[in-house]
Order: sequence, then C-alpha cells, then structure tokens
Amino acid sequence: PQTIHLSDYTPPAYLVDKVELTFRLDPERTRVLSRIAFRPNPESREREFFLHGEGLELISSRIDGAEVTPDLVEGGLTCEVPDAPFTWEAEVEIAPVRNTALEGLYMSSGMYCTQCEAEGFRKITYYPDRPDVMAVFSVRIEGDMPVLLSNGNPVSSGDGFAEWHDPWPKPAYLFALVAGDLVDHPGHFTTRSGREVALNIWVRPGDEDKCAFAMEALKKSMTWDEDVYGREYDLDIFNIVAVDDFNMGAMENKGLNIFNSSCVLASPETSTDANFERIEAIIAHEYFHNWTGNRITCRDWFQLCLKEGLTVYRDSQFTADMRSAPVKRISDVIALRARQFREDNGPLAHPVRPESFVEINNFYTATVYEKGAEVIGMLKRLVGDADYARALDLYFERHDGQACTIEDWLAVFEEVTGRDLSQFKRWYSQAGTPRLKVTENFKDGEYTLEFEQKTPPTPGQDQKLPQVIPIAVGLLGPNGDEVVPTTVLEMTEARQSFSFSGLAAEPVPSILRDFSAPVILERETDNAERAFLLAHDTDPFNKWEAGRALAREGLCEMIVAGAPPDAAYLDAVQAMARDDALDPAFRALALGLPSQDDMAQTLHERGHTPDPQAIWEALETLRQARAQHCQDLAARLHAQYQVTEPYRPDAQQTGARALANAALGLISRLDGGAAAQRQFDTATNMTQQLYALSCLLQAGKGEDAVARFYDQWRHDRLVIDKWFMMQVLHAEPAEAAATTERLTRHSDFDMKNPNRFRATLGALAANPAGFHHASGAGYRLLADWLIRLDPVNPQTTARMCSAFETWKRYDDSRQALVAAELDRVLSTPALSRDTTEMLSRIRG
Ligand code: HT7
Ligand code: ZN
Repeated sequence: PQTIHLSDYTPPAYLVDKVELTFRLDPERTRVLSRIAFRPNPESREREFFLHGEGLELISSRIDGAEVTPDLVEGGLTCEVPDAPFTWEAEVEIAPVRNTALEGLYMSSGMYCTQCEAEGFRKITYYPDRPDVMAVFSVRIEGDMPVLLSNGNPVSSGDGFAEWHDPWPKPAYLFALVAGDLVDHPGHFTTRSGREVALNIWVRPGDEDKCAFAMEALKKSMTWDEDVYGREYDLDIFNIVAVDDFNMGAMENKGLNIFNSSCVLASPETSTDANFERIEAIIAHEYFHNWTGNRITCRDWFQLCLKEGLTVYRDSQFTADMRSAPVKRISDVIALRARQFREDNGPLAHPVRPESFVEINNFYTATVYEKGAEVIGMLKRLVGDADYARALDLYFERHDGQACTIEDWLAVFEEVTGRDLSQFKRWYSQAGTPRLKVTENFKDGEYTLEFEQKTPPTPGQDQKLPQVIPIAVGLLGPNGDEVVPTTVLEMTEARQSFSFSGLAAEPVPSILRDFSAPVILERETDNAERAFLLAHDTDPFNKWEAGRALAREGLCEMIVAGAPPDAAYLDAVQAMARDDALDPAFRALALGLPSQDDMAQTLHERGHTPDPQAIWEALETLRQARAQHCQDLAARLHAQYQVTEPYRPDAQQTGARALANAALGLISRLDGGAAAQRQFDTATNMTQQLYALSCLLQAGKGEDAVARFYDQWRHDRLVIDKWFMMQVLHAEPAEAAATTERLTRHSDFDMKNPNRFRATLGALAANPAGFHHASGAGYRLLADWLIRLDPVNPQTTARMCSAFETWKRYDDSRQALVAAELDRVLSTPALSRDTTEMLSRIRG
C-alpha cells in the first residue's frame, strides 16, 4: 500500500463551485446522480483531472452535456477536460445494504445513513474527496421513507422526495444523508443575533423518550459557544440522528450530526452518570465543530489536530464550566495517561501532526485528539487568557471558509502576542512523552528548582530537541500554608533552573499544577511528602496526584518486593475520604486506584518486566486491605451519600452517587456482596444497578444478578452492551478468554455491530490480567476475531489492534505468543490496508 507524506502536499488541480446530487434510494441499487461545477485552480499548475471513487459502478458520465468515457484507474478515474470551467455529470450505482464497513452510504436497522470522514464520500460518487476542496451542496433525495435528511436548510419536500441546500461551502467529508422511519424529539434555539433555529433529534420509534438530556446539552452548548467564543449557529435547522451501527462516537456533518445511539440516548434507568456526562461532552464536541472544523476546516488530513485538538480542548472547557473543573481535569489526565501516554511510549507513537500515513482512519488517535488538546492548553497558559481570546477572534475572522494548516493556527498567536512560536511548534512535530526531571536546592532563603527534559526516541525519530514546557509551580511552607502561589515557569532549554528568594524555610514544591504540560514528572520524594501534599496542596490536581503517587509507590513495593499494603497510603486515603469538606466527586476519584495497565507501564519504565497476574493480585490485596482499614467509614459514606431526591445527572448528584458507589466497593470486599445485592435489588437507576452488578461479579456472586439483568433489559441493545462488557471486564484472569468466547456464541452477539463487538472483544483487551494471561488464550481469541471482522469492517478491526501495542513490555514467553498471533493475522489473505498498517507498526 501507498504511503502518503505531508511533504508531498500539492493544491488541488480543480476547484468546485457547486455540487448538485440526486439520490434514488434502494438497498441494493441506489442511484447517485451528480452535477458538479469545476474550474481550474489558479494556484495549481497540475492539469490532470482525477476524481476519487471506490466500489462505484459508473453508469454514465458527461462533460458540459456531452457523453465521455473516463479512464477508470486505481482509486478513481481520470478524464480529458476543457481548460476552462466545466460541468461534470455522472450517474453511479451503489449497494448500501451490502456496505458493512459503515463508511460511505450504508444501512443500519432499516435506515440509510452516511459516514464520509475521512474518505467515505468517494464510496458515494466520483469526487475530489479531499478537505481543501470546499463547495456549496444541493441535494435531492428520492425514497419511500418518511424522513429524508441532508445538510443545510430544507428547500422543499413532498411525497417520496426532499430537497436540501447548504449555503456554506464544505468539504465532502462533511456531507451527510439520512433516510428512514424516524421520530423526532424537537427543540428550538434563538441565537443571540435573533436567528430562530429548529432543533431535532431523530431516533428510532421507541427511543423518543431518551432524547431530552441530549437536547438540553445541545442548547447549553449553543449558548456556551456564543458566550465564551462568540460563535453563533449559522443555519435555520440543526439535526441530530441516532444510529445503532457506527464506527465511532459521532460525526459533525454540517447541520446534520450523526451519532452512535450510545452517545445520544439516555434515561436514568438505562444510562449511568458516566454515560450522561459523556453524552453531554460529545453533543458539545460535535456542535463546536461547526466553527472549529466546518467553517474552518483542514487543508489535508495531516492537519487533523487543527480541528480535533481544538475541539476537544473546547469541549473540555465546556464540561469544566458545566460541572467541576478539577474533577474534569483529573478525569482527563487519567484518560490521557491511559491512552495517549501508552500510545506515545509504544510502537504506535506519532506526532500530534503526523508526517505520513497509509490509512488516515488509523490516525484518529489519542495523540491527535487528546495530546492535540493538551498542546492548546499549554499555548493558552503561555500566552494568557486575554491573548488566547484575541488570537481565536483573529483565527475565526481571518480563516472563515478556508481549509487551514497548523502554520495558519500558530501565525494568529504569533501576530497577536509578538511571540516566536517556532520552538513551541515542536509539540506538533515531535512524538513521545517528555520526561521532566527535577532536583531542588535550598540555601539562605533561596529555593532553586532545576529541571531537565528528555524525550525518549520514538519510531522514526531518534533525536529530540527541547520543547517549550509551561511548568505551573506553587510552594508550601512546613506548616502547609502556601508561601508562593501558582507561578508558570517557562522552560525552553534542555536544562534550566528557576529560583525563588526570601523564603523563611525550605518549602515543599507542588510542581506541574493542574497538569500544566503532558509530561512525565520525575522527582525524588518520599511518602511523608506525598502525604503532606495530599493533606495540604491547594491545587486539586496535585492533591489528587499525591494520593495517586502514594498508591502507585505502595503497589510497586508490593509487586516488586512483596511488601504489605502501605500504611501511609491507607491512613492518608482514609483521612481524605473522611473529609466532608471536600467535593464527593473528588473523594471518589481519590479512592480510585491506578489501573493494571498504569502499573504495568510504571514497572516497565522502572526497568522491571511487568507480570500481569502479579499486578492483578497486588491490586486485589490492596483493595482488600483498604476495605478493612476503612470499614466503618465505608458504611457511613454509603449511607450518607445516598441520593433521595429525584434523579438528576448533574455534577452534585453524580458526585454523591460516585462516592456512595466507591463505598459500596469497599463494603463488598468484606460482606460477601450482601450490600451490593441489596443495592442491585432496589436500584432505581443504572448507575446504582450497574455498579452493584460489578461488585457482585468481583465478589464471585454475580451469577443470579447477571441472569436477572439480562431478563430485565434483553430488549434494550445499549444496556445489553453493558451486560456483555461487565462479564468480560470482571472475569478472573484465567477465565477471561473463555468467558469472552462463550459470550461471542450468545445469540445477541453480533460482530457487525461495532458497539457489541467493542463491548465484548474490547472488554477483553481492557481486562489486562485476562488478556495477557500466560496461556495466550486471550491473544489467540482476539486474533481470531480480528481475522473474522477485518473483511466486514476494517476500521473497527484496525482500532482493536491497539490491544497489542504494549506487547514488548512483557516477558519473552508472552512476546513469543503475541508475535505468533500478529504474524498469523498479518498473513491472512486480502487483509485490509487498515489492519495491515496497524499490525505492521505494532509488530515493528
Ligand atoms: N470527526 C469525527 C471523526 C471520525 C469519525 C466519526 C464516526 C465514524 C467514523 C469517523 N471517522 C472519523 C468525529 C469527531 O471527532 O468529532
Ligand atoms: Zn471531533
């Protein structure tokens, strides 16, 4: 397969002014008629006319009304064209019902829908399917379905047809069409300049009572974007459609967002608090794309972080404003470390702006999204809030309607602030997580912090240059008072010192407050100091971080040296959990433990070969010890934080339920699951019911609850996903592969549905002790399913390959088992480009 390089970018040979599409819908034979106004691009000297096209049957084609016979070539067609503006017309046939890859036009539960990002439009018709070709689209849909939707504003509709016009020029990846028997949950929004916008959430009949939360989230997002970024909505209608079969979470098609139904449908009985929070964030994310992604889009797919990093950053700001900022920050960092640090420290490491790819779908990664958002957070911290706001205003004003690059983005910051951001730009081009080592010195009232930064080599990048690192620091006096408030140190050298003078006594530093940069901080310290920071730090992130470090150190000692659970950790965590002055959500987070994968990564960093079974056992032992240590407190918290008011998925109730559930987790370790069984039996919402189920499964008492849960929810596909997932996630290490295998034989297992596949096989990968079991059964089972799924849905298969990305951390025997499975999958005939690229990179 061909590798595409950023350095090979050339502007398009032809631009498009206008696109008119007609769809005659039919499951087996949909006809797509296109009429496209092309003109030569004055900025290109290339005159070859090439249109992308994949899996299309070309029926006829015309240029300026005259029949032509194009050359059908790999990936599209070429044709002789006039050296002046011309109209291209084509008629093609496609078969949506046979499209299981869920890219292009496909069918899901009897409805037609599309997914065109990144390169799906070429599966619908011949077109220059690249984001720097932006055009105005008009669409006519013909089909005997009650609801026929496309982008933009409705123009006309009648029996069996509808016409839509989108006045905003857009790249083809933002095209969308939906047709089906759908019901509407309507809403309305008036923009601040007085535009009346009809809002609709379209769902399958029966799901209409699960849309209210998403609708409120949409309105909140629209208001927030006006208030915080000055961005208004720009059409008369905003449609959201829920689809059951979807490769990712949602898609920001102009005026017609399409959502995985799991990211829009919610009710207290069927959705957890975490589901509600995720839905709110994804609704916001897709809506915010209207400006960061749609009005201003990417010149090419290497610039993906331009829209994704910025939009993730914006949706994080939104959630922080709607809920608790510290809790959001801590949760984001937990996720960043779990997914992005893991990626950055393995064979799939790549820069935030990659320099080459084989299959762009493989680069919708934690690095592009989450590290891309961290880079924007650092930029904001460096330039300050006021200049950030001015730079964004300039960005929107200057680039509206354009397809842009990271250079365009950084240029507005340079212009507004007068800063030279050439060194900062390394965050976009250098892969890998910088290690930030710090040493301290105190003499005559002067306290010096000396930092050293080093980024380890990553695939294709042996040498790294120093990056600009904003380090937020505060200093605490010996009595716990803050003697120096948060100050941002700007590190630019490989080694650099910063001094604070006039201190009466040696302070305790709180470094990297609010996790001010995506780096790994290395500092010699001890448990006494960690406990001190946990008790006194005013920065909520570092307070949490101190507790997390205590737990991590204790676990390392248990695993490496066979030490008992650390008393300092047990006392400190109990004191923190007991402190009713602290936010319950924060306390629930602080009661969390490092994940198995987190511990494997830590041990590997420290030169040990992680043993997944030993990690699992140490975590079990620590959980048991904690339950004993906090016995009385757990009972008190579980009772005290029961919510008696009617269910609301807001920050306050969510925090209370999280703490009550954390307490139930402790209680269940000692009472054989009795309290969990009571909670399961009496639960009035899914947050309580599912957590009780997980406690019962972990206590080995889940059999009855699993059966009852299934009977209760067998008709709700999203809840049944949870049922599949819970059983795999909480299976004992030696049982995990067999449990997964058994569930893949269940009549409700459907590999064609990405949610169900992820809930089952993805859950196996999320059960590290099970997946990495020494027998190799986990590796074998996943490889079998990758081979089966690949011809059906390459995108979902390729994403699942990342389960293997950490394989080189483990012992020789496990490495040999994984290598054999990777080779087995790689040698499968006709393996997709997606999966081949992922596995080749992982294999190394
Ligand atoms: N921009 C979208 C990314 C995307 C996608 C979504 C659904 C299915 C396939 C997809 N390929 C790429 C979603 C987002 O980041 O908002
Ligand atoms: Zn996005």
